[in-house]
Amino acid sequence: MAASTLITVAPTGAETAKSDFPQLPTTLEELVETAVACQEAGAGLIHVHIRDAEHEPTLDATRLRDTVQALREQTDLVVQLSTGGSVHDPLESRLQVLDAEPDSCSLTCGTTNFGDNVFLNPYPFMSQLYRQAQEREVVPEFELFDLGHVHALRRLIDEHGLPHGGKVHVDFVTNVPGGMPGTIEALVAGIQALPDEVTSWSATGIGRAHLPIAAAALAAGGHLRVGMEDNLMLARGQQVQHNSELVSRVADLATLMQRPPMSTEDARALLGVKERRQR
Ligand code: KMH
Ligand code: ZN
Repeated sequence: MAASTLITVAPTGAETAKSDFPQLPTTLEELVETAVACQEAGAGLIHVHIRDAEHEPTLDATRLRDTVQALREQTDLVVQLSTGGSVHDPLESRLQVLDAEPDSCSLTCGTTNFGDNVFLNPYPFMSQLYRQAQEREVVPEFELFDLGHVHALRRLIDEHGLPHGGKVHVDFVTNVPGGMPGTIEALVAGIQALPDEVTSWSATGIGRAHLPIAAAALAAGGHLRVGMEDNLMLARGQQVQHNSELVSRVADLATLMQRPPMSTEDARALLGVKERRQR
C-alpha cells in the first residue's frame, strides 16, 4: 500500500453553470488562485477543464496553452488537461488538447451514458489519443467509468504498450448516471480487474458517493480525486465554497489513515511525468 496519498483536484468540470454556482472557478485568475490554495491544502495534481469569456466550456487552443503555462509558473502541481471536454465537443477538438503540452491528459476508456447525454469514446479515438500522448510524452490518466473500460484498457496496453514514463495510472469515476455505481462492491470489482501493468489507481464518487468512495479508496490503498467537477456539496444543505475545502477534508482523512498527502515531487515520480518546468 502506498505510504502517502496522491490527491487530485478537479475544480471546474464542464457540467455546472457559473450562473448556478458563482463560486465555481471559471476564469484563469480563479483557476490559478484555486490551484495555489489546493496545492497548499495537499493536492498533487489538477485536472483542468477551461471556460470561455462567457463561462461556457471551451477547448480553445490559446486559452488551453495560457492555462497550462500559468498553472506551471505558479504551482508545482501536475497539470492534467481534460480530453473529455464536454459531451458536445467533437472528437477532433478533443485530440487537439495535446497541442497545449500538458504534463498529463485524461483518456476515458469507453463510451458512457452521461445523464441524458452520451460521453463518446469510440475505441479508434482512444487508440489515436493514446498514440499521440505517447509521441508527445504526455502521461495519460485512464478514466474508468465502468467495468468494461478496464477491459478496454487491457486492449490499449496490449496494442500500444506502456505510456511515456512507463507508469500506468487509472482513475475510477464512479456514480455517473450511466456508469458504474458509487458503491464499494463496484469499486472492488474494478480494482480486482485491473491489468498487472497498472502502477497506481485513484477513485472519485460523483455527488453523494464522494465521501464514501474517498474513504473506501483510502482503505483499499488507492489515491483520491475530489473537486467541484464531481461534487458541489460538503454536507446536506452546505455548498462547497472553495475547492480547497474538499482537498483539506480528504487530506485530513488521509493523514488520519496514516497515508498523508503526497508531495508534488512524489506525484511527478508516481506518474512518471516529463519535467517541463523552466526554473
Ligand atoms: N465532462 C465529461 C463529459 C474527462 O475530463 O476526461 C467528461 C469528463 C472526463 O469530464
Ligand atoms: Zn473531467
